[in-house]
Amino acid sequence: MLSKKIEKGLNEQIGLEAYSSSYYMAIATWCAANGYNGIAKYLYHHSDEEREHMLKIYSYMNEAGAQAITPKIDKPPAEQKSVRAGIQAALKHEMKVTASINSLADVSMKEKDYTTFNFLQWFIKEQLEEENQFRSILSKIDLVGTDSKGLYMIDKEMGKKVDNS
Ligand code: OFO
Repeated sequence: MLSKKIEKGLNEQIGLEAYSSSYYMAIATWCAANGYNGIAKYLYHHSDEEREHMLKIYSYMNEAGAQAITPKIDKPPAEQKSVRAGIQAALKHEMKVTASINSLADVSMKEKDYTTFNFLQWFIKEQLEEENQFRSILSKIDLVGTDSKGLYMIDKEMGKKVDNS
């Protein structure tokens, strides 16, 4: 049985994962509209993964006899200043998600809810991977700067990542 505090925290996390999914869709469509089809493909795929994260929490809550609350999703920004700005925004958002997962893990530990603490371990590991992925795209973009050929290669590589996943 989940405590009210844990239930609230998990529902908030559902909201954050739902927003992540929507946010990456918004950055993806901007990328596609601006010629970065590979990065768009990568972000659309990532958006699907975020929905899966959200559903993971639904399943866990249901299994624990609780009801997940389907969140209202805020409208993400439609515009990006550049492809770099879009990826930077995604990284910043992931850091916020990591902080939220960590604080939920902290609460579950304090509440002696070891089942939820254990459930959150998957997310803790996933956050490390996701932050790392966005950081690595950002470093590649920084390496080529505004060189269009370099950006083209990065874009192509990002699209291939989805095909190979
Ligand atoms: Fe759900 O991992 Fe990103 O936000």
